[in-house]
Amino acid sequence: MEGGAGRGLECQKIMDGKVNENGNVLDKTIIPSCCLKSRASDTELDAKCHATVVSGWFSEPGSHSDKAGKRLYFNNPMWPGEAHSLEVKNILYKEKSEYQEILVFECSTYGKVLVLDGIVQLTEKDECAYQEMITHLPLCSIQSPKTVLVVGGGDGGVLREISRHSSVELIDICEIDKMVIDVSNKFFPELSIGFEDPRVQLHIGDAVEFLRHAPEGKYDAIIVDSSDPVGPAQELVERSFFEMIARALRPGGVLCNMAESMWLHTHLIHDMISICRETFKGSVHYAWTSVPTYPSGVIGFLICSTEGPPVDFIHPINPIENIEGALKHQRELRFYSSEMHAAAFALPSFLKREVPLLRDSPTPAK
Ligand code: SPD
Repeated sequence: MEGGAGRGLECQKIMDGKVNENGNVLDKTIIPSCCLKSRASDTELDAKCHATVVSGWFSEPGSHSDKAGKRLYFNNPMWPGEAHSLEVKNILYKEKSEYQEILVFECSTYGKVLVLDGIVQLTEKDECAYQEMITHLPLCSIQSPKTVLVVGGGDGGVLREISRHSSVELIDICEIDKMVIDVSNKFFPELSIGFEDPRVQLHIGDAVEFLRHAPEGKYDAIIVDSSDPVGPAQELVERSFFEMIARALRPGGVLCNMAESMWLHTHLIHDMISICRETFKGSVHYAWTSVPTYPSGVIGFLICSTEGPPVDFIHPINPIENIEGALKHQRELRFYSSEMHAAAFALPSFLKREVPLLRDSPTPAK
């Protein structure tokens, strides 16, 4: 966590072409290391992170040993200079799919853990915070959502949450890696139960292709539950992808997109908000939640609406507490409530300073 906000501030100054502490003008084209992944193209950045367990501990990003047996961390450009470790009780599964390396292990503090290419995707203990927020922030912000698309989300957790919404008639999901679905089915039944909902239509394939062929205005809501933008998910932070999403949404439809950490990725957040302000003509906000097993312990959501009936994201028009059976459908809600919904839009002042586009974000109290 050390130096997170400071590094972000440095990113902003570099982006703005400001001066460094010696008074030298910085080249505007320099991309800060914490944000390189959004433009990853050279060989070093294309290097994949692989999961390793050393002396009974899993570390993210992965680690390796040098010839002398000294443990070294990969300096992953997403999270330079830091690593998070979990004590491993049991390795349950490790295989390579066509797209990525999949690891499932049981740890001593968060239950079972799903890891893709060395990066924690979820743990049994804290997955509720992510899946409930990424789903109900958009779906509770519109009246009677009927058609929903999930991009990614092969573990099924987001589907489980969408199922609470009785107004929904169709849930399309486009997941590129079938092995993630199968592994979740075997090791994470509390998430993969989401696939049992008869409203779910599964599409295995590339989301960009899927969206290219999606009828214009088909969806009330789209939820992008991707992995980080390295490897198979890299295209999912690009302008063309957001344009396709905006096209597939009906007027006044909503997008909720995983948007990394405000402590580590202000440059990427700035880029995403800037693209979405141009692409989505309704409103564009940033919300966040606490997920202790993700880098820096938080994760953000980019939440946007297309031009049309205005959407007030901060004061949900469709409160979960008013939807019959929603609080207990399949299992009790563990994290989300209307109170948590409003609180998720309160942004710390350093973030508003570093991402000036967020300065005019309304605060929940006003
Ligand atoms: N840094 C990890 C971000 C993972 C986001 N996707 C999680 C998938 C859970 N359904």
